[in-house]
Amino acid sequence: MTISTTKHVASPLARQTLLDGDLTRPVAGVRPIRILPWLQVVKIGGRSIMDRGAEAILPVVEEIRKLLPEHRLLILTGAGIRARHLYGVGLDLGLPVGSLAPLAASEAGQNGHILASLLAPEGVSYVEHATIAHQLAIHLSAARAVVGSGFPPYHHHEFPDSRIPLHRADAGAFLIADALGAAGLTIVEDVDGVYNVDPNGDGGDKAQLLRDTSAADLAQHKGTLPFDRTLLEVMANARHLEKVQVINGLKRGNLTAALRGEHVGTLIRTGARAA
Ligand code: GWN
Ligand code: ATP
Repeated sequence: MTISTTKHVASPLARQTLLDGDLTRPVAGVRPIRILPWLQVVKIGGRSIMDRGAEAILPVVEEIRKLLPEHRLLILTGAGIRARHLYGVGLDLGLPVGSLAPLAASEAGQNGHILASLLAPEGVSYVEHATIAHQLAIHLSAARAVVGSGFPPYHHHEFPDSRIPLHRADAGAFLIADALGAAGLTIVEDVDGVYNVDPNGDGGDKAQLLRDTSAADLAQHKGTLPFDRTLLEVMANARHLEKVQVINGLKRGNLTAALRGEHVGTLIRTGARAA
């Protein structure tokens, strides 16, 4: 008589609690593979670039167009001012964070559609979240770049401990770049990088640019930052990306230089170590 073994699947994790780090580490502690090691991810600010309209967007489009022969890009957009209006209205009505997150995310998507339309003559399209998750390789074999929404698709799963969605386009861009094992992430803003205080706020004339810093150091920083604070948390737990560069996209040539590995903004080191 043959005894079926299908109910006795051999697995190193079968008999253990997944909460015991000592037991899971030998199995789960290895570095994941890099799925798209040649990919460069670029996050374009919603408020800082897209909301400024043609004056800011067209030079960025021109720069991206020239970069296409050199790089294969996943360009992700932020939500900008329309999402802030939406938070204002939604919070006034008492909407929970899980209702606000997808609404704000759709504004990031709209900015992505705008950017993709301008790059369409170069073969660039807007791709859906599901495509970013599952079919980037084939799309980036057909085109040098695609555009998507920077927001992660947390939707109603957004953490309830904040009334404003914590994981916005900066955190989302990092999460997907690190998950794919991308070559780099560049965050395009309207300031030269991260300063010790907001250069556009009170006392901003004395603000000092931090040229090279770390997610761990910035986590101690009490003031405002030019990106989602949760970016620092996800950077601390990075698997692949060792650094991110925050650059000023209003200055021509910065994006080109950053993608070529030049130091033109603020480098922020993550918690990941070289293999
Ligand atoms: O609509 O611009 O993706 O890529 O968070 O969900 O609110 O959706 O609820 O693939 O799944 O508005 O329709 O919209 O931006 O997010 O998308 O055009 O289910 O391609 O259908 O994870 O784009 O959209 O807003 O990104 O960030 O249809 Mo949009 Mo967004 Mo399109 Mo997407 Mo949400 Mo889908 Mo989704 Mo919804
Ligand atoms: P989104 O993509 O979410 O729409 P964004 O990334 O385009 O937004 P902001 O969130 O407005 O843009 O971030 C950029 C702004 O952050 C800068 O214009 C600057 O005034 C401000 N800022 C606040 N604190 C700092 C800081 N410590 N260093 C640099 N800029 C800062």
